[in-house]
Amino acid sequence: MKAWKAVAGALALMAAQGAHAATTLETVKQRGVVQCGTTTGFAGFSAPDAQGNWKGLDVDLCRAVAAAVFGDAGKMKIVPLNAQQRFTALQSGEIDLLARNTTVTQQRDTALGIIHAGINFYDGQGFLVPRALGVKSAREIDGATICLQTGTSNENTLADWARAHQVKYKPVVIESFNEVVNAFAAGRCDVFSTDASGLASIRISKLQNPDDYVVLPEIISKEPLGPFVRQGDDTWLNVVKWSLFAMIEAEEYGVTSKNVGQMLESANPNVRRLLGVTPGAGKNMGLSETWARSIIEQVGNYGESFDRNVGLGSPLKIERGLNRQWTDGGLMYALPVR
Ligand SMILES: N[C@@H](CCC(=O)N[C@@H](CS)C(=O)NCC(=O)O)C(=O)O
Repeated sequence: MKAWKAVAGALALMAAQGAHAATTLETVKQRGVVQCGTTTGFAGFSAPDAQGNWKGLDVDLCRAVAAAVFGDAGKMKIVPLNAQQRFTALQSGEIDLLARNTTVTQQRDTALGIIHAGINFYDGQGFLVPRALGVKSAREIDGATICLQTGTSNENTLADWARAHQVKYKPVVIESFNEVVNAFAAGRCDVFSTDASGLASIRISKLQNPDDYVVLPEIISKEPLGPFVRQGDDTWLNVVKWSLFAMIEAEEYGVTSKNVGQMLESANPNVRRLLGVTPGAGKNMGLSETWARSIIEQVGNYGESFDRNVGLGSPLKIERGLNRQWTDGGLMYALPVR
């Protein structure tokens, strides 16, 4: 009887182990790098610098996740993707994380087997036009030819807006980012429409004379941009979600890459938990207790990342606007690490 029980127990254990598909966290730890899907090169969010090092607000998120998992922000590999390729790359397992100025919508969050892990930039769709066109408002673009990139939410948003406002336009939709920008620069379309941050990026990094172009005042949609992971892997969802929250909360408490050493002495219980001085948060996620400390040391807090990549410390010079902390009238509100 005893022997039979032992055999049955062993069989049950084997079945359970066989049924256990590795979580993304386990796969990533074993592989030794986080595979992160980004754009093919979109200044401010994800683009290689002159030395070939990828930089940007989204790249910082890839680095933050690597810092949380390995204590080393460098242990990530960038996988460049255009708008059309991004969701398939995540679904197929080619990437562990999509950090690619991707708008969170109900459809994307529920119908594609993927799920968002937070918002790292609150945006809205707008219009860029050559100054010479003399257009001052989106109401004047009736009959225009409008450049858009294939596979973006911008295609549908524009169609909805145009229908609602009885504006007629001719879309020029191109799959490659560089080609669609070149088409606009060459005058093949009158208007470029995408996220306002994207327009700022294109104007500064892709057009020869940025001053020859203006962004129209109208914002026609909500474009909350954030990272995505696969559905059904809650451990990994937590790692990505809380890595972003840690950056946002660090800014709220004034913890920066510069002062994180001194902050270890802080008497604030929230700061002590965030930095792992009071342990617990790391173990709960299968990470070391210094997960958030590594992020802040090596990547910085959200405000530092915003400033150097897209904000006033960058060529894009985007105002914080909606992306200010909630304590400052903005929408950045990290759930508490406690
Ligand atoms: N937020 C929108 C637009 C994102 C998007 O793909 N924007 C284009 C700019 S028009 C881009 O980043 N292209 C870079 C690339 O394809 O490498 C979405 O999620 O669909």
